[in-house]
Amino acid sequence: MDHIVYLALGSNLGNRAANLKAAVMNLTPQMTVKKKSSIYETPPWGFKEQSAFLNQVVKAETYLEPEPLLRHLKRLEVALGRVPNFQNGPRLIDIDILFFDDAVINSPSLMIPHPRLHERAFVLVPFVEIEPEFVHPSLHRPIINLLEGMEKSEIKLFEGK
Ligand code: PH2
Ligand code: MG
Ligand code: MG
Repeated sequence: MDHIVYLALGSNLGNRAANLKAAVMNLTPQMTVKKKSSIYETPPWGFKEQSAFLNQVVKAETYLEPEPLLRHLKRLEVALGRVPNFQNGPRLIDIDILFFDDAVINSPSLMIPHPRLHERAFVLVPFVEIEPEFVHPSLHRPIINLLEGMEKSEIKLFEGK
């Protein structure tokens, strides 16, 4: 059976837009992209002494189960040139699973929904563009509602659809 997943893509090293596009292209054949947001330029969150990120959210269909999906995405990050770095540090490409159907998974290797997505305007702003009414399966709130009252003035449209 196919699953609906939402991914957050980020890059702040090299040709950032090209990195995001290469990631989206190479999700196939294991995944079929259904929707993608515009690309936004966003200030670094967490560790601030690094360059601005480009961020995007993608909705896709896949036959992969969560752990194989995670391995697929990690392998793709490395294939695109990602090298290990410290937590929240600069990266050429980051592909995070935000949601997997309405699953709630808390295993040592995988947390779904992504545990910090509701604090991050750089995820929520592109997300509302493609699916504002999607309900967070553990917070039970639509994405549009999670974004309310959040500081988003520094999230800039970089490349529209
Ligand atoms: N990713 C991080 C840490 N900080 N900041 C922005 N703006 N965008 C990101 O994708 C990002 C971040 C860790 O994955
Ligand atoms: Mg991340
Ligand atoms: Mg990641």
